[in-house]
Amino acid sequence: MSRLFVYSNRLPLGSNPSGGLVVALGKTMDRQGGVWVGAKLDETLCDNQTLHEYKGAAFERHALHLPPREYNDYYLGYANSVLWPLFHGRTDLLDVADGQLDAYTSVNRKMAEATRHLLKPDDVIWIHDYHFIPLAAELRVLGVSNPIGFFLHTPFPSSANVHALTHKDRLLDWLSAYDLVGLQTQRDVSALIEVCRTVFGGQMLSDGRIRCKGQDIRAASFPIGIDVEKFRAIAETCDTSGLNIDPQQKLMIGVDRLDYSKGLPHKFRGFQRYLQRHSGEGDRLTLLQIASPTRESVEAYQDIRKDLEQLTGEVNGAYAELGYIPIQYIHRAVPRDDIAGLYRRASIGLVTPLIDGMNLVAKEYVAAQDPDDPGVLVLSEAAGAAEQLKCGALIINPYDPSSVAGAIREAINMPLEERVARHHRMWNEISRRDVYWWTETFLEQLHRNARDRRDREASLQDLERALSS
Ligand code: GDG
Repeated sequence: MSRLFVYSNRLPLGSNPSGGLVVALGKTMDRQGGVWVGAKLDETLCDNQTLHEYKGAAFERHALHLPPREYNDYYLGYANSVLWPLFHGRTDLLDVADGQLDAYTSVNRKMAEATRHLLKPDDVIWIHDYHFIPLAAELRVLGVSNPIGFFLHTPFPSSANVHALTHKDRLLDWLSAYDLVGLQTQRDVSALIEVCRTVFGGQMLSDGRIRCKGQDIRAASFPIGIDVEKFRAIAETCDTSGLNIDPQQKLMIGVDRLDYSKGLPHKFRGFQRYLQRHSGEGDRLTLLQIASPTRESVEAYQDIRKDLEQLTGEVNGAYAELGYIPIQYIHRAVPRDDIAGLYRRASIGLVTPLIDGMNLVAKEYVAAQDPDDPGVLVLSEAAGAAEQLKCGALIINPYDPSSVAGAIREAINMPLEERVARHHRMWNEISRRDVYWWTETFLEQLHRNARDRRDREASLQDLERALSS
């Protein structure tokens, strides 16, 4: 079996809480081993980067240590102040500064150069997310002909947003260096085709390749999943009695990185609308919102934090009573086992992104439920997860507070029989396409595409030889 060689910006080093990418890939790497390379800020460096190995995991880990200036321009700058907002449709938040694109491309080149010697001829290379889009092209320059796949965890941007990039043509060069570009949903594949048609004048070939300016892009959707059984087992066994939650309190839970794409102010306004209209009806409901800190030195993230603090104060000021707090807002990371237990304890999972590649929280909430008495998932239509979970979730428009408020009310009043039926349909969907399905189907398709490429290259060489003889 070939060795899996993974690149992503973040490595699982056990320090910060993991985001969705590290959680999902960690499952794959724990199970099948291989090599995982990431990037890391190193305050002690002045200029040159260095590659370090981190022992102590079931797989090999290496991190490219980068000096502060370069890391900031590449990571906080180009990746998170240009590509992230652009891929999430927030061109108003673009913060383009000189030197960032150069740092981004040069970190990608240095990553290729620093790790070239670690690669073996039959390794299968899997590169993750927007931080490393140019990496395959850089590896190809160094003569790497291994299968190379890419998976974008965010949404693929619309053509209107791609127009805001000053270096659009490079995106085409970067993507066409891959044997397979994996996207989360059909919506993203359609967006990519649209960009290829309208921005690069491309067309679909009969075998599914997209040809643009003589270069081919091979893309398909592979909705990322979770380890469903494992997550259910953690939720079942987690004891939440030590978390000081009133056993009588009806809970609605939100778990998100504090990111503007996650629609947190919209969630709070939706709940505020619910309280305005229905606070006198039935049981009192508390929204427990865990909002783990992320990218706090980027200005847009400081703004969203202030907005949320203000909204929490406003809602609690208006609706709190002795012994009742409407919004319990926790701006720090919470241990994973506690999160699983809290999902199970909550009657509603409220997931309201304005746009999201997938959203694993929605799947985790479903996995954590007691199938005999499950809670209800309220899910934004803009989450990639809605493509799969519309079979059982209450689907809302996060921009419309009445849509959120109406779904909360429907969820609270939903009869047991309907909850069980909805949960059953979602459970089937997330267990059919779990995280292992995601890895296997992606890697199978990658192997097939790489074989086709090699066959095409070989017949081209045969043809050239025949013509020249
Ligand atoms: C990207 C895409 C896509 C959150 N807070 C804490 C914590 N978490 C865990 C959750 C979940 C993960 O982080 C977040 O999942 P998302 O799906 O929202 O992921 P993003 O970080 O936005 O990442 C996203 C994902 O990649 C995978 O492809 O779904 O669309 O944006 O697992 O449980 N975990 C702990 N403490 C916290 O406070 N332990």
